[in-house]
Amino acid sequence: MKNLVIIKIGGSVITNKSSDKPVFRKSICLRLFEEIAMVKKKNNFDLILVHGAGSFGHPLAKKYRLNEGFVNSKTSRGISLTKQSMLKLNNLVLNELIVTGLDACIVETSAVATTTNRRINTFNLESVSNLINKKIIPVLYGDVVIDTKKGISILSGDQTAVYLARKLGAKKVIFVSDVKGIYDRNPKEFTDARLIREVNASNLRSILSAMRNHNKNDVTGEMKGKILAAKQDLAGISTIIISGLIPNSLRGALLDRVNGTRILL
Ligand code: IP8
Repeated sequence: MKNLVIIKIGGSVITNKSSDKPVFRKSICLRLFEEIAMVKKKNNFDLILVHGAGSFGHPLAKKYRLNEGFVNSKTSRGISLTKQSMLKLNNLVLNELIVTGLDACIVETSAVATTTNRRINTFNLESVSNLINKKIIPVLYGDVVIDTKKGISILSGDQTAVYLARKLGAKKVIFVSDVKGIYDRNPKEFTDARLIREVNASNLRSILSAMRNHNKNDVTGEMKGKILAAKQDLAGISTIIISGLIPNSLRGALLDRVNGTRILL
């Protein structure tokens, strides 16, 4: 699919991730979809949306240790509650898409994917491509899925976005984060952290080794994961990280005016 763009919207953007209770950031979500709709009106491209879990998924997943697999008699309760909460978030996201005039359909990730040791094992791609062919935006999300080794696992939206990009041959993947992109140090801790505008073959090694020094940190951990995914699975696919908290960054990224980090590997 030559004209396919995949947008992964982080849970830290559309929810208040630091809250123990689920908190949806409706106005940010709406603005992001308005930016997409604005570009889509003038430019013809296919789109897949993937969103993260934020405070709708992570606190429950942690409480019931879902990342460790089917560990005890409380696991099934944890799955049930986490999925219920994610369905609420899906519905909130879908509402904003509908308000914006974007026609979309939720694809329950656990109904189409399984993992083996936390990596995608099977994926019913047709359930996604059939919607695209009908010009409907498939919306997937970070979910609890069946794992052939661990019983269950958490399949992150990042992994799903990267997998779909590779399998369906996307031309562009945009990660919408709560920071502007890849920094030389954690921007949430260091005010003088410097944004790296481009990650390429010549600076890749030094960037990754600088990140190793901060690997206990969430932000750099997530960003490192994105770089490694881009290197392994997104070679040749334009990969962009931007902040969803800065108005018009998503619109710019869709129009190739990147206010963030571009990964070219
Ligand atoms: O926020 C996590 O997905 P992510 C999914 O994309 C759950 O990492 C249920 C915690």
